[in-house]
Amino acid sequence: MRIAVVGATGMVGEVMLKVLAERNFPVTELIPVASERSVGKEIEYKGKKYKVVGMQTAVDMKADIALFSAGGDTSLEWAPKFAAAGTTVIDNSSAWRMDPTKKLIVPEINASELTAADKIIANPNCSTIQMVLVLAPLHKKYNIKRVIVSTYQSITGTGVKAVQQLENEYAGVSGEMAYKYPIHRNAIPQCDSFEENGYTKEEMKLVRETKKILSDNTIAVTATAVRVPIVGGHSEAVNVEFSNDFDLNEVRNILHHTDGVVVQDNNDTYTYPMPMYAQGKDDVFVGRIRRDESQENTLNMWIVADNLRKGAATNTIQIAEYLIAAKLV
Ligand code: 2RA
Repeated sequence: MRIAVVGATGMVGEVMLKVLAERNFPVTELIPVASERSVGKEIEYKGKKYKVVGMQTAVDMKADIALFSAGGDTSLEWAPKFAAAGTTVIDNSSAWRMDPTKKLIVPEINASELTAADKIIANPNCSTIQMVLVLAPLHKKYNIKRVIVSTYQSITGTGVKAVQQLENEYAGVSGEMAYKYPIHRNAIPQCDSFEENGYTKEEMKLVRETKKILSDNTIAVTATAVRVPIVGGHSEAVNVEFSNDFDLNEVRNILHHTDGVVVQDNNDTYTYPMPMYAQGKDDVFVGRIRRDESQENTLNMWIVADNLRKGAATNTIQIAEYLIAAKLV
C-alpha cells in the first residue's frame, strides 16, 4: 500500500508513523507530507530515511490511503484534492466529522458503515473515541438516555506548544503560552474556543459526535472539558442514565468482552485506570464502575486512554486496516 502521512512532522503524525511500524502495516511506499517549510526534511521509518514532500506533490503521487493530521483548514482544502486523485483520506481534524455525507468511524463500533465510495473518512475527536468505545456495548444492552461527562485532558491534546509551556513553567522560565493561563499546578476549564451557547468546541464535539457514532439523536449528552497538566492521556468521569436497569457484574462482563476495552476495577487492590498507565497503549481503560445511588438505572465510570494513540493515530490506522481487510481500497 502506498501510504501518505499528512502532518508527518507533527505530534500525531509522529505517533502514526510509530503505530504503522508497530502494527507492521503493509506499507510498500511511504509518503511523508507536511507544510512547505518542512519540505525536504528527512524522517525515518523502519530504518529507512524518507524526504518530506509538499501537498501537491503528494496528491500527484496518488497514494492509496492518506492519513491526515494537519488541522481543519488544510484538510478542507486538500482532502478533496487527494480524494479526486483516487486516494482514500482518513482525517483527524474536526473538518468533516459532522458533515452528513461523511462517515465518523470508531472501527469497533461502526466500521461496517464504510463503503468503497467513502473517499474522505472522519476520525472522531480523541475524547469522544474513548468514551463511545465504552458506551456503545452498554447502549446496545440497556439503551442510554443521558450522558454527563467531565474530562481531564492531557496537554498533548493541544500539541507541542502546550508541552513546552508546561516544561517552561516547571523550570521557572517564561516562554510562548499555549493557554491563557499557566497550566503548572492548575486546571483550565477551557479546551478549544467557546461557542455561542457557552460550551467549548471540545465539549460540543463530545455532544455531537457521540450521537452520530451511536446513530441515536435521542441520547442526551452534556460535557465539561478541562485541561490538566499531565501528558499520558485523557481521563473522563462519565455518568450514564439508561432506560433499563443493569447488573454491575454484567456491565463489567460486557466491557471485559468488548474489543479495545480493558476493565481495571478493583477497590481492594486500588486498581483503576490512570494516564501514567495508559500512556503508550492502544486500549481504552475503564474502572471505578459503580451505581449512581442518587438516581435509578444510572452508572458512574472512569475512562482513560492515550489521546495520541487510540484517541488519534491508532484509531486512524485501524480504520485503514479495516479498509484493506474489507477490500474497500
Ligand atoms: C484536545 N481533543 O485534546 C483535542 C484535540 N486533540 O485539545
